[in-house]
Formats: sequence, C-alpha cells, structure tokens
Amino acid sequence: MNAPDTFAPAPVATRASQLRDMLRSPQLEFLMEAHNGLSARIVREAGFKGIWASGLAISAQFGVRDNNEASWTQVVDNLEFMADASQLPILLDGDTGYGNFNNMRRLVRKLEQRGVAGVCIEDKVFPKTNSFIGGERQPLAEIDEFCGKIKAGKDSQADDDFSIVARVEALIAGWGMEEALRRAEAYRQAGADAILIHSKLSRADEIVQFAREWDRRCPLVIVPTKYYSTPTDVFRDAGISVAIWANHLIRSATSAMQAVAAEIHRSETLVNVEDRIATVDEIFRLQDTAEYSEAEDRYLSAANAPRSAIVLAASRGKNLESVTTDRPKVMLPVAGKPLLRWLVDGFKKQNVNDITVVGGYRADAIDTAGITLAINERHAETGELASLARVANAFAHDTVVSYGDLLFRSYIVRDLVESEADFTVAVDSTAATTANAANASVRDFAYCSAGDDRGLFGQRVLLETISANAAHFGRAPNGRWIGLLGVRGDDARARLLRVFAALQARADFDRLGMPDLINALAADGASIEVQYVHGHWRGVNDMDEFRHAADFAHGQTPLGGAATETPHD
Ligand code: SPV
Ligand code: MG
Repeated sequence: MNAPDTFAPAPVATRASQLRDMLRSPQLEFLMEAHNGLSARIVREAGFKGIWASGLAISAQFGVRDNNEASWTQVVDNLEFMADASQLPILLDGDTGYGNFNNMRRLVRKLEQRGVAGVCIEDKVFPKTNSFIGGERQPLAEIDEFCGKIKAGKDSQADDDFSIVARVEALIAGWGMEEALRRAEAYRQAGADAILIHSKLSRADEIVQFAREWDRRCPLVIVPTKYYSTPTDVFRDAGISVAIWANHLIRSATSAMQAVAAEIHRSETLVNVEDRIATVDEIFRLQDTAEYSEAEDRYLSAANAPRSAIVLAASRGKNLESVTTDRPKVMLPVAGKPLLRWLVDGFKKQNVNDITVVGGYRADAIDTAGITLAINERHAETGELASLARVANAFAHDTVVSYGDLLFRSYIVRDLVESEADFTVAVDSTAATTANAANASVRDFAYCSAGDDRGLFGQRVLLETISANAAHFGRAPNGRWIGLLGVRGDDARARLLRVFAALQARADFDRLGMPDLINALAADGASIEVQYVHGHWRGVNDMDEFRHAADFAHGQTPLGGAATETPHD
C-alpha cells in the first residue's frame, strides 16, 4: 500500500463542487448577480463565494428584453468571459433550458465546457417572460415534461458535482402553495439538486411557509428581490440554503451611468464627474493589466520588447540664453520643428515608444505629445543625475538615456538598442580632440580599450572612462561620448539602480552628471560596450552649433520634401 503523500498539495475544489458545497452547507450562503466579466470580477473582489448569472441582468446589459431575445449561445459566450474573469462558481439562470429536453442536454454540456458550475431552470414555457411582468398570466410547464428536462440534464452532465436547480413558479403564477409543494417534490424526485422557490410578494410569508412545509427535503434557494426588507436572519431561521441577490449590480451600474451621462451632457465638461467615478487605472487593475506587462517581459522577443527612453532636458542651455527666454533648449526650433520632436521621432523610428522627458527650466513650454513629462524642480542648482533621480522607475524596460540636445542619424539609436551588451555608449571617433570637430563643445572624452577600427576587425571595445580631460591617462582619447547610454536586461537595470543609489548617498550628488554615472558603473565592474560612430550627430551647446543644427537636420528630412541634402560628414 502506498504511504499517504503528506506533502501533496490539497486538491483544489472544482467550481462545481464549490457550488454544490454552498447548496449543501448548513449555513445560509449568498450568490451575487453579475452580468459580464467586469461585474463578475467585482463580485469576487467583494468577497462573495459565487455568482448568479442573471437572465434579466445579462439581457439588460445586451440592451434586450428578458424574453429569450438574446440567444442561448450569446448567453454562453458571455458566461465564458464571466468565468475567466472571476474564477468563482457560477450558477446560470438558464430560463426554461432554452427549449425541450434535448436543448437542455446540449446546454449542460456546453456549460460544463465553459467552467460553469450549475444551471437553474424554471417551470415555464419557452420563450419565457420575466416573472415580475404579468407573472400570473404566464403558463407553467407540464410537470412531466419539466421532470424529463431535469432528468435529461442530470444524465448529460460529465461532472457529478454539476448542479441543476429546479425553479418553481407556481406561487408567482398564482397556483397556490399546494401546487408549489407538489411540483417541488416532483422535481426533487426527478433529480434536481435544489429547489428555487420564487415569490413576488413584498413579505417573505409564503417563502417561510413553503420552507416550513418543505422541511429540508433538499436545499432551498430564494430570490428576495421583492421581499428585500425581510431581515436576513428570517431566511437563516427558515433553513434556506442560498439567497440570491439577483439584479443589484446591473441596477447600481445603471443609476451610476444615468447620473454621469446626464451630468456630462448638461455641463459639457468632465470636471464634475472625474473624482466621483472609477479611475482609468482602476479599470486597468480590474483587467489585470499588470499581468500582461509581466507576460510581455517573459514572452516577447527582444525585437518586439518594449523599449523606453529617458531624455534629460532640464537645462536652459548655457551660451544659448538669448534664444531661450521663453523655452528650454529642447524646444528650440531646428529646421521647422523643435529639437525634442527630432529626438522623439528618432526614437519612435527605432520602436522606442515609451519616452520620458525630464524637464526643468520652462518645462511648461515642453510639447508633451507622445511623451511623459517629469520635472526636476531644482534644475537650476542640480545636475543631470538629480534629473535622472526623478524617473528611476522609468527603467522598467530596456532603456536609452539621452541628452535632450542631440540630433543623430537613425542608425546610431538602432545600433544602440540592438546591442546585446548590458550597457552601451555611442562614442564619436572622428576628430576626437581637435577644436574644429563638428561637436567641439562636447568635452566628454571617451577612453576605450581600443581605438575605432571602422569595423575592420569586428573587435569588442569597452569603455574605460569618460573624462573632461583630453590628456587623461596621459594619452589622447579615443573619441567623444555623444550623450547616449543604452541599458539592457534585468541584470543591467539592477546594477544601474544599485550604483545610482550609492551615488545618491554622496554629498556632491546634486553636482553629478551622466559621465559620473557611467564611470561609477565601470568602477563597479560593468562592461560598457562602445559603439563607434563617425560624425552623423550634432549637439546643440552654443549659438554656433544651434545654427549648424538646421543644416544637419535638413539632411534627415525625407527626400522629395522641401529640404536640401547636406554633404555627408
Ligand atoms: C433573474 O435574475 O433573471 C431572475 C430572477 O430570473 S427574477 O428576475 O427575480 O425572476
Ligand atoms: Mg431570470
């Protein structure tokens, strides 16, 4: 004999068995109405153990009447969303079973396939009408015919725990207590797992009387919509198994939607309702958007993976005061559009779509189309790392950190984001130290493990340090860092955040710039790969560079446009 496996996880109860347990439980249990995936999720979060998939509410949310106007397959499709969104056992209000015994058999099989735990059928005639609309005029089903339907349903269920609840409409239709009890007993003997006894009175008297005479022959289910003022303990004392709150989410959603629609229509503004309704983030949460992002990280190929950029754009621009009285440097117009727009377009072209710009000086003048704007309020007294600190959480994906005053040929960003390395810097090897280089004002001299071989040997070059000193290490630099840093992968992000935190602890943090971060990464042992470029970019650091930027930008505009080509660098 096998020893019992003490460590085996306890089997998870199926939804059908959960509903069955609720029906059989000695306590009073509750089912809450839901009518779509979102409301099903809300029912679960409220703490309910099960859902009533109300025929009235489902047809209402489709905008049709509770007269079998929605087809049964449309109802079943809707149930699939509800089952997926909630994980709770669902008892479907299956009206009359949507036809005869044969329709009932097919219904039960389809419900089981969609993870629905049980179905309630009522002893009326297809197509039915809601019980609260002229209930006494509605014909009841022949008892034998209805019993055949119950048997057919029970015979076709694959899971023994699937429940069939038989709903007795005799009290609604005015046929009296005796008929109600006679029918309930016949349905029980036909195999029903529970009886739903329905009443349209405003007091629970006939329900309590029925329960007394029924005397717990099988579980009893009630729907206290009309006798809602009855204290719930009355149901407990009467031995009811399950009470169904049958339509209260569709009704509450309706009154909220009516009020909000009327208010927006009247006032022609959203301002009066915004704080009184669920936030868009709350909708995202209910949709489980966070899980999607995690899955994206797990399953998307690197080429499709989301990529972010952080653009450091807090400064006014030294040497550019005359043109930056009303805007920051990034908003200077270059060949017809602001510098920032060139940058954003350049990133978007390489699928870097999640762009965060850290503004500071005249951040109000930054065009926020297509970007997220963060603000370094202390931009006047702080450096680039203080700006970066504002958006440390933007390193959620592979990220490019960029200065805000760059123009570049698109291959530069392409090569950076395609690099497999944890960290990658773009270094311009042309005219590294000479004052007549195109970007002579850039003093971020890069010292690397090897000089630029222009792709001849395909060697991997690593950055050693970035220095403002053109004779650091007593030798000439290998190029200039152009202001782009690529960060790839979880390990790199973790290292960057750790190194960054250490820098933040330093007393001089406010004065630190991007080269300090890159050097600290190198000192921490990070391999920082160098992508050599040869011109093909411009910084905008003074009036002279600003004027030349337009020529460079024109060289980037599509052929056939008004722009003229400039000679290659
Ligand atoms: C439903 O919720 O659709 C019901 C219950 O059938 S009642 O509307 O009370 O008849
Ligand atoms: Mg109904």
